[in-house]
Order: sequence, then C-alpha cells, then structure tokens
Amino acid sequence: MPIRLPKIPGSQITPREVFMDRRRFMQGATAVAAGLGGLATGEAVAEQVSAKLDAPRNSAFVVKDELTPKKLATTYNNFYEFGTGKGDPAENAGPLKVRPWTVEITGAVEEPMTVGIEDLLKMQLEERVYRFRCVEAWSMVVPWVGFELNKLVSMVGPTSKAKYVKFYTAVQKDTMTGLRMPFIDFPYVEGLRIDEAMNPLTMLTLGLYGETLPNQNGAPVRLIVPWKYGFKSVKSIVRIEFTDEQPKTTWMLAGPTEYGFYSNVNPAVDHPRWSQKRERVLPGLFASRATEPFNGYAEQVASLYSGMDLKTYF
Ligand SMILES: Nc1nc2c(c(=O)[nH]1)N[C@H]1C(S)=C(S)[C@@H](COP(=O)(O)O)O[C@H]1N2
Ligand SMILES: [Mo]
Repeated sequence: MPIRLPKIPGSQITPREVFMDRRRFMQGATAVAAGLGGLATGEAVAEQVSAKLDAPRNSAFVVKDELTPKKLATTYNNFYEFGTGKGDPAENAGPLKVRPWTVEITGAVEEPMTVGIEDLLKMQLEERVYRFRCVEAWSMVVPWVGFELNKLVSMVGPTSKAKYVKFYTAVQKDTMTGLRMPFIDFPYVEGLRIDEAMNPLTMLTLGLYGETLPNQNGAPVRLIVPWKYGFKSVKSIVRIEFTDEQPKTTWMLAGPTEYGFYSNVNPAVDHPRWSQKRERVLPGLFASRATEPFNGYAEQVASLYSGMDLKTYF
C-alpha cells in the first residue's frame, strides 16, 4: 500500500485542521532563530531545504570517539529505495521531494494528528553523538540533531492498546529509483515496542553535523535507535502508527531467519552468514573494534529485556 505524499502547497502545510494542537506543540519549541542559524522562521527553513541546524550538544549523550568524517556519513549509505549500492543514495536521492512533508500519527492514540515538518523543526532540538552500528558489521560515530521521540509520543497520548509503534517511510514512485526490488516490499516499515520508543535514547532526527538531513540520510525526518542495528533507524518517515500487534518489519519479511524484530546489537548472536563480534570502524579499512552489547548502551537499555532470551528474540 503506497503512501502518497499530500499534494498541498507549502503555505498550507500546517493548517489548524491537520495540526490539531499546535499550541501544546509550541510549548516545546525553542526560539527558532536560535536553532536555525539566523533564519527567521521555520517556514524559511522549509524553503531552504538544506540549511544549518545548530543545536546545543547534550553532553550526557556523547560517544567520546572521533567523529566519522561527514563526507563519509553522507556518501556511504543504505537507503534501498534509491539502490542497493552504498554510493547509490547520495547519487540518486537528490530528487526526493522533501517539501511539503507531513508525518501522520495514527492508531491507538488519544489525539491522532498530522504534523508538518516545520513544526518538528521548531521542537527543542539537541545534538547527540551516537555510535551507529550497521548489521553489516561496520560502525560510525555521528552527531545527530533531533529530539527524544517520547516528547512527540506524550503529545498524542498512546492508549492502553498502544503496545508497539510502527514507522513507515515515504513511497515516491517518481523519485525513488529502487522500488522494484525482489524480496523487499515498500513502503519500508520498522517497529519498536512502546517502551523502546519511549526510551530517552530514541531520537526523532532532523539533522546531522549541524545541518538538516541530506536526502540520502533520510530527509527530512528519520529515526535513530542507537542500541539497535542500523536498519531499525527508518528514514524519511511519513507515518507513525501505534498498534497492539508487533509490526512485521521490512527486514523480517525479507529474511525472517536473518532479521528479527528486536535487532539489538549483540556480539553474542551472530548473523547466520557472518560474525557480529567485531565491527569495522569507518572509514578505516582495517580499524576494527569489539562490538559492545547493545552497542555500548547496555546501562540505559539492558533492563528493557530482562528475562528475555536474546538468542530467541534476536
Ligand atoms: N527507508 C529506509 N530506511 C533505512 C534503510 C533503507 O533501506 N530504507 N536502511 C537502513 C539501514 S540498513 C541503515 S544501516 C541505515 C543507514 O543510515 P545512514 O545511511 O544515514 O547511515 O538506514 C536504515 N534506514
Ligand atoms: Mo544497516
């Protein structure tokens, strides 16, 4: 079921009827000028799709290792909608239409709403330096700009039926050159348990290295879940749905024996075709490090899985 982007002019992106509780939303907003490099309003940013997005660094969430060069983080990507090669997204994602852009929040919530990207950009943004570990056994260290997903979740008020959260990537037939892929269905779908979605580490992300997300990194809004393999960090999100059923995710559907729902970074559980004990530290060809349980975030998240056999729930 392809998700069509609404064909509405940019000036009408956040009318009252689609953005139901803007005032409450705005309570969390910073003075936009402070966060957006001198641009006066969120609307100005909307037109200038690639823009500075400075946000104060939250020192409580900073991996001390050297940052991956920005050039590499923005040219070595996985975004299958634009091809399977690591260079394909940077080469092909330019035409992705990122304005107008709305995120529909639906399902088991008190207050379903459709949020315009401009309003997300007005949230109180911060920068966090997270290690990012791909299931392909490489890792990067990237400064992401965004806010805790739980802030958005509390605004919509999940009901008691909201056990899981399902995220959908946009489908743009006219810009996405990789949609006809055997074994993979689009839209790309990912999911989290509600407590994983509420964990302070889980970030709704709008930028990296002090600017808005390049298209190849999942513009204009993506998820970052640092204790899970990179494929959980779904890009170019248009819909967030609260459900009582565990979502069937893109990679579970493509290869159920290789990719589970949880996908926590775990050196003790190998991928059926390769080891997860170590990871290549990009951009180094030979630099490698031991993979840490939960990607180094065990202190913050291990308790979410107490009593679960993580070999079964991989
Ligand atoms: N929609 C969508 N989201 C996606 C992917 C994808 O193919 N499509 N790939 C995932 C994988 S496997 C990884 S490792 C990360 C890569 O993010 P990056 O390119 O910003 O490093 O995006 C994830 N999110
Ligand atoms: Mo990945």
